[in-house]
Amino acid sequence: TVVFTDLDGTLLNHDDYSYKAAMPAIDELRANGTPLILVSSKTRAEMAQLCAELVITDPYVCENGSLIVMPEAWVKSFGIATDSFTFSDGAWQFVQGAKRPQILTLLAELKRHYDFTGFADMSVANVVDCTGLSEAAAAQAMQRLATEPLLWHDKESALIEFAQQLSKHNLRVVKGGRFYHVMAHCDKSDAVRYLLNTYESHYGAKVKSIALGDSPNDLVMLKEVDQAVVMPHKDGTYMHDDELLNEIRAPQEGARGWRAGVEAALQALRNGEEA
Ligand code: 2M8
Ligand code: MG
Ligand code: MG
Repeated sequence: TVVFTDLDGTLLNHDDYSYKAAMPAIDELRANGTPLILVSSKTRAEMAQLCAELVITDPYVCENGSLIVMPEAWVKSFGIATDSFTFSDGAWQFVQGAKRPQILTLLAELKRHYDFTGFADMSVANVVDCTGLSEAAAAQAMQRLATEPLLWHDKESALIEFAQQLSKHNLRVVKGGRFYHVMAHCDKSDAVRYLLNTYESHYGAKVKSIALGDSPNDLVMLKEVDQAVVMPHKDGTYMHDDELLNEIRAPQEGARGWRAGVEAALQALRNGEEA
């Protein structure tokens, strides 16, 4: 089994970004050798720190699927050819889709017609204000390679027009928890599929998969796996999609709900094997 998980509002509490209540389940996955793959809108800098804290040595997916990072030891043990990756800070990575400078050039132009604030327009203090992150974490969140989060101040209807302008340049806008993310047409599911294929060809067999998420940008990833777990938002509502089948709804938001969700998903897969 492989477990894929979103971070904000899923493994991490919405308000204080704590994962503490999830630790018993994380420890159990590690003890069983079950890979835990973080898949988030967050940056490599943010996620590398989290992986170090949680002692995760598996690959992770940053910036909404735009960037896959694979630790050197993992790449070696899987015998993966690295021709199309680049190496930095002890890991191989590859970017899918557009690079951030290209996104920022277009946004600078669209700024004349629409009212929004992107991370590039903000200081570290601004990012702290609108996220509640620490200063150090906000600085890490600002080290972006392939996506630009923004706060939308304009009318909702203008957002549709804005998206049409983006699509002329092969870009799009995805809703995260607090921000809209401008990025290319790649998503969390591309990265999940790539990694699942890599695990399956390594083990020479189908690998069972679980994914947990709370927001629309997680849907594609949830549809890619055997057992989806949908996390409630802070107000207790769950996102819904007709194409999502047999999903488990975690009982609470954030780390506590995550633990219960993972345990229920593992049990559901075991029940499926017995049936
Ligand atoms: C941003 O991502 C979240 C996740 O859905 C959001 O849109 O609310 C990203 O900028 C990420 O890098 C950052 O850590 C997070 C902080 O709330 O916000
Ligand atoms: Mg989330
Ligand atoms: Mg996210």
